[in-house]
Amino acid sequence: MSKHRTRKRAGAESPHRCGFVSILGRPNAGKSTLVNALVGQKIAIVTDKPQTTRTSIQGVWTSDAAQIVFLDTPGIHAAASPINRRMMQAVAGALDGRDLLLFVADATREPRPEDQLALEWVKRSQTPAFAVLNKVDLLSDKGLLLPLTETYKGWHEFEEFFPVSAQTGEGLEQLRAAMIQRLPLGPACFPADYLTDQPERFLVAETIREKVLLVTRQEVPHSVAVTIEEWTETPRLFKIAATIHVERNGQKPIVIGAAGARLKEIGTQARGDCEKLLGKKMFLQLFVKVSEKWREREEFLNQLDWRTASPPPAPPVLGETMDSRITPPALAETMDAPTVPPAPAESTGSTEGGNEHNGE
Ligand SMILES: Nc1nc2c(ncn2[C@@H]2O[C@H](COP(=O)(O)OP(=O)(O)OP(=O)(O)O)[C@@H](O)[C@H]2O)c(=O)[nH]1
Ligand SMILES: [Mg+2]
Repeated sequence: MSKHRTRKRAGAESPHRCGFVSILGRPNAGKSTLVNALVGQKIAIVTDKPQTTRTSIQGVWTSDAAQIVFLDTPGIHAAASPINRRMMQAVAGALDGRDLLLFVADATREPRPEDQLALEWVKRSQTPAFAVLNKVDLLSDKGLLLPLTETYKGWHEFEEFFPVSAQTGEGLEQLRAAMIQRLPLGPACFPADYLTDQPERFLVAETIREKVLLVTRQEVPHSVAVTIEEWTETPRLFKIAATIHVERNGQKPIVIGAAGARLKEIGTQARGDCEKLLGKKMFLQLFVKVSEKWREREEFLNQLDWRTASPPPAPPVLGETMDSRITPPALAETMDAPTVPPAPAESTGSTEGGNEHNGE
């Protein structure tokens, strides 16, 4: 995967730097927002719910002078269940062989034991770390940064402190410049257009999960998982079917909404983002299913991460004729037109736009 390149410019020999930077901190501090802002593209989903990120996600930023390989990680928290243990294993894996760590804290909150717990991981790794005090756009009084900085200075010997807003971009260029100075000299590790290690399937599943969390705004976030059931690419569109897993029967109506309205909204929003991501139109079918205790089932959890998932099933042997069967003209041309759900499914819809929603 890694392809080494030596960058030489006519006339001047600019010292190229390349290195690995992991981003960690307590849940909801803004780590994924920060990695998206630093990479310049959305590679990690963002919600206002803690524990949104469930695995480590690589994002690469490249310029003529440097390449920074970022790793976003799940928010650090006490891990009791199998899924939480995996999340913390992802954090542990992100500390190996790093040149620099970004410890992200929410500048609008008093430092708490949760931040201290997260800091323990930084200490143990013995890797140089910057403290990134995020969300300063929300501070009416920047003087509040001083006591915050003093507290963190007392807790750990950080190399430098950076007040930033991952949301507005404030302070990010200073942070980037300081990071580059800390990276080792050397050629880029990845081609200039390389962005992330996540396969498109995973990005689509994550986008759907983000929309479920944003649209439902209720007590379902930790209970939701998304799996891709069908993935077909034709010259004109992607046909994708996905299942939204919840843990209890009572959570299905929260996701589906009255007459399928909420699921339709989830599908419409997800399709909008995914079409930009994939650069093609998309026919998206969504199903909602109760998968009891999925967070405790190792083989289910394996399927959620591309690094542990078994390979997707081989495409059906229908060959070329498949395309015309799955994209009837009416479907391909009518954006957001409600389609008749196949009987006797409990709930609704699809988009290519249409979302097809089915409760099983
Ligand atoms: N106002 C403001 N909000 C921010 C900023 N950065 C992140 N947020 C918000 O904070 C919430 C959490 O952001 P995430 O990026 O998902 O946080 P995270 O640290 O990745 O969270 P986990 O994945 O759960 O650990 C979201 O609602 C973001 O929009 C910022 O600089 N300013
Ligand atoms: Mg995150």
